[in-house]
Amino acid sequence: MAQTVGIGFCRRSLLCGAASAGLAAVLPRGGWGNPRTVRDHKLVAAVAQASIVGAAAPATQVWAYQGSVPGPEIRIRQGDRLRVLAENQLPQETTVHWHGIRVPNAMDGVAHLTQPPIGTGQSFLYEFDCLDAGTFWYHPHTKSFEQVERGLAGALIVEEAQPIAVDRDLVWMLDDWRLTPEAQISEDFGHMMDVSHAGRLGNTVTINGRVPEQFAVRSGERIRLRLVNAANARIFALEFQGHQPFVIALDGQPTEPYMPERGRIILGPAQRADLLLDCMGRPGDKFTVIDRFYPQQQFRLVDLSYDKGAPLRQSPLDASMRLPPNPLADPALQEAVRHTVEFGGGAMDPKLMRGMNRGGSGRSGMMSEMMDRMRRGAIWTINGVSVPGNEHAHAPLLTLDRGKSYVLDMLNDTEWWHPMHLHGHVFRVLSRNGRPNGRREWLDTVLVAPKERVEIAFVADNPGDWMFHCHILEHQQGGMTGTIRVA
Ligand SMILES: [Cu+2]
Repeated sequence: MAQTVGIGFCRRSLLCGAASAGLAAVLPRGGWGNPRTVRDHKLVAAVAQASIVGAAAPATQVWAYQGSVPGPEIRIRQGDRLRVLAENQLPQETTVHWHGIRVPNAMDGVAHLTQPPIGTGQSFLYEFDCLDAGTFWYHPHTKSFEQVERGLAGALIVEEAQPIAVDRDLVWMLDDWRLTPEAQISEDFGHMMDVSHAGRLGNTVTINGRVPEQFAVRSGERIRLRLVNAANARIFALEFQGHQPFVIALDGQPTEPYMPERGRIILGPAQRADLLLDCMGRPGDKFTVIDRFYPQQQFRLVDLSYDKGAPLRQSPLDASMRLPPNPLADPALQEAVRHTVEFGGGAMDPKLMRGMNRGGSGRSGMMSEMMDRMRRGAIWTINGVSVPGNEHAHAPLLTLDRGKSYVLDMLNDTEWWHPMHLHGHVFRVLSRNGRPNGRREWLDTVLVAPKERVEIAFVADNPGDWMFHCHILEHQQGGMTGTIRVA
């Protein structure tokens, strides 16, 4: 599917011609070594049928890239240039956002902020250099709560120039669907109950678009397993029974390899984790991968099913687990400018509850405030301001000086979890509830627990207007969005 276009000449590329004529002008100089290789892909977004539940159930009508759910896995080498022609055959306007990979603002794919939406029958050419290696993903940034839920998402894998040694390198796109008994997507998108509570939780969890039964492994093999949480709202806490996976990257960014606490890998919506899984069970063994995030709803995700053949090796592969770092600017913490960012609203809004508990007119005031928020679809706030998904014009939440370091001191004054995503940048997580982070952790999406306080830091080195929002897509739709301007 990928086509290679060397600089200065074209081979078999549908996109040759007009695009290549201007190529020399748009290629940055220096950096990753020339000539840079351009990889062309096409993503046609259209209505399609997918077998999500399995052959025994009817096919599900989905919205899909290239007819498949998830969309095609795009693999590219670090330093290469990715060029994707996105074509919209949906009954709605759309865009493509490249989650977690640092791109120029005009390529970020946020409708009405970084580009006009792509209308039905129209197309848009995305083109950027992949500076960071890692596990990223793509999805629409137009009515995301509906379009991502209908199946529009895919993995973008940027391979290191010298990848670490593994036997297999695989992606698990985790998703969560709310299906009717006829295996069709329930069309109650943006229901106020979901918007004001935990977001849209489904009843069907898939790996790579299918309800999984078995995942075949071989005794002795080392797998690099790239987990992507593509669900609108579901948070995962996965345990690989009988195994001790190492985390080697979070949100695509390398971390010192570590075994997570209680062996549990917690992934909020939009987050990724790269695991190294040494399969040291015996031939014929079977182990379960369990999700334990919601205590009342633990479930078996899939079984690791060992092949009966002879082991590949008797002890774990003796090779380095460490990934080379990406070229990220380290924030200068001593001189960083601090901003306080407070999240508010939602069901059981602590601010409203405090008013209600005072009784008398406090109670009726609380009720009328709640009704007003529902009417406007403005359920959530950042620093007291709500920007519902259907509003496009608003003042920036913060304006930052290009090149300076910043600390955002985030306080979640709500009763709900929020995976907060910053576009165009990667940040360090400094502390949680005042306790310093024991690891050097770079993320683009940080999961903030109810009432939790989290400090993040980054260098504002990518100019433009960037979204900063909750990646529970119903929360985003319900106002939990702000723009961070880097000028
Ligand atoms: Cu949220």
